Amino acid sequence: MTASFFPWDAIIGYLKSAGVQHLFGLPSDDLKIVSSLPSSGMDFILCKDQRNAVFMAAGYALTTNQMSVCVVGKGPALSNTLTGLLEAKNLGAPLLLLALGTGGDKLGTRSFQEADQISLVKPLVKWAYRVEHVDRLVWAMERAAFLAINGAPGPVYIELPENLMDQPVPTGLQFTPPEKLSCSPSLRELDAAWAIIKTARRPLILVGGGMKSGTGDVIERFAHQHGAALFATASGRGVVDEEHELFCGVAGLYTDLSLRQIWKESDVVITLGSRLEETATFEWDILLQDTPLIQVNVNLEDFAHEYRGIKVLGDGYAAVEQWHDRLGQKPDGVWLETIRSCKEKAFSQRAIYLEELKKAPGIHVPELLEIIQTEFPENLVLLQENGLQDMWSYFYPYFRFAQGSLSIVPSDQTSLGFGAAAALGASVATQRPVVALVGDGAFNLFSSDFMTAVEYQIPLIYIVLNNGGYGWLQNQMNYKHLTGQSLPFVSEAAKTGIQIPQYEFVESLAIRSKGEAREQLQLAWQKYQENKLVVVEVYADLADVHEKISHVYGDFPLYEQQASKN
Ligand SMILES: Cc1ncc(C[n+]2csc(CCOP(=O)(O)OP(=O)(O)O)c2C)c(N)n1
Repeated sequence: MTASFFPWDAIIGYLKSAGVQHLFGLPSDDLKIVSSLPSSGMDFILCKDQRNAVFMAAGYALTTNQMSVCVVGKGPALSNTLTGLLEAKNLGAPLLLLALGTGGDKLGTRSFQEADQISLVKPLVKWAYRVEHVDRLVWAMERAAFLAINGAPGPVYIELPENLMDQPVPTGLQFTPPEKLSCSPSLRELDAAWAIIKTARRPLILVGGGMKSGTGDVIERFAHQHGAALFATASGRGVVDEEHELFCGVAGLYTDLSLRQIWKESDVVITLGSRLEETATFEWDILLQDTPLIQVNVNLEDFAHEYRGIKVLGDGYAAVEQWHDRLGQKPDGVWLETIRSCKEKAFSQRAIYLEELKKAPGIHVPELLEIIQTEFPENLVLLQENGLQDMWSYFYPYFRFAQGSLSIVPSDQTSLGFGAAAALGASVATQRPVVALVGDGAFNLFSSDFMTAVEYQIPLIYIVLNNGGYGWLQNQMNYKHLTGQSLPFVSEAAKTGIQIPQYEFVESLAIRSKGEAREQLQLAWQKYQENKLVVVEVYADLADVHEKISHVYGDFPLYEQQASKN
């Protein structure tokens, strides 16, 4: 056995065979990866902050639907990735985190930056493994990549002990790229669900983030055939065309008030690839009291147990294809009319609201969203955060993802700064236009890696809603009449402007009034096409919030019934 290469050579060789082109991260102090990189032809996006690096890798994975890779050092470098892993796990982003670890020869000796890294990451990944012997290295890579992309995709972790990294590895290794396995539901479960679907008069289909691996045409055809209302969870948006006549918006917290009735009247809800987290199921206890739920998921752990109905284990697309070929009842005309009239009401309420805004001074997020939809191309990748004001984009019909567009949002963890950083990863991954709609709080949190975009000349458009700080918290405080207390979540000083580094590659624009909004966004698009990193600062009014967010209680708004009594 000749030994002419080392663990990083083998790791990079494996990643190349798996089709990986970009690495994100901040290598460990030993810099042993450096000599293996040049011959690989891979690009390393060197980040300033490891949390951002994982967010970027997650954005990359969600854009490409392929495993992305992040490389970091040990101790605090690893602990800095934990929020990123939490997001990636909850988002179902296939991501491999490679971290250095204290060598086996020093474990337990209070060695420099020694930490129990496996215990730190274990709850946040699908698989965590420390490679104790070079013979297990390629095996570990193969298993990690396989687990990252199969079942419900998610992050995996490989720890590389320091003393392993200069041990010779045999050459001529065979690499097996990960295969994607299919997971068809059993006929028994499909039949049990079909018994309910075929007699349903008012079906509703909820498309979750787990369906992002495919395109929604088959779901749209199925909905059309059975006359089903179509909703998406926040992370499942963009799978089905939001201009489709049966599409009715985002579930739970983000359901437009005019469209709640559809949930109330549905007689079966079919959820595809959704974990049914609290935001998506907001108000379901009153809206879906006796409605049976058919849940389809590839992962046992993702089934929710608080609902009556049928569980189908397997791929949502396979289930829909199976059901699509069966004959059920014809679409119910009354139900189709309910869907149509609720939608009409939602659209006309929006039109009335936009008319009212025209009379108000300043610029409002719904006006901005309208311009984004008309001025930016349909194949847009829109990254969002989950602050008080950027949240407007979650509310259909204020924003609609047309076919061919891609929506990326943080998971139900709503980690601040995710969208801003993930946008960078998305832009590395695709030639499509990438726009990030973020609050100033989120943008500031990400700002340590703004220079990463400058250094690598990564073009994208940031639309930063500046309300002078943490508007969500300030809104809670105002609602609870705690304004006399001394916790200023927003300040006039912060509102004077965000700090944008001045470089040739960076174009800095501002919108203070509705009069200049369209022109500035057109300019942003033009500068983006000239391959620039564009930051559009929008001076936002703290009172510009969706009506559902105006009655808050703790983390969540009040239920509609309670809010209307206030
Ligand atoms: C890591 C993290 N910390 C705290 C929060 C709670 N949180 C939700 S929104 C928000 C404020 C966001 O501020 P900004 O991005 O400026 O948007 P705004 O609410 O002002 O519209 C905070 C602190 C969070 N979601 N994530």
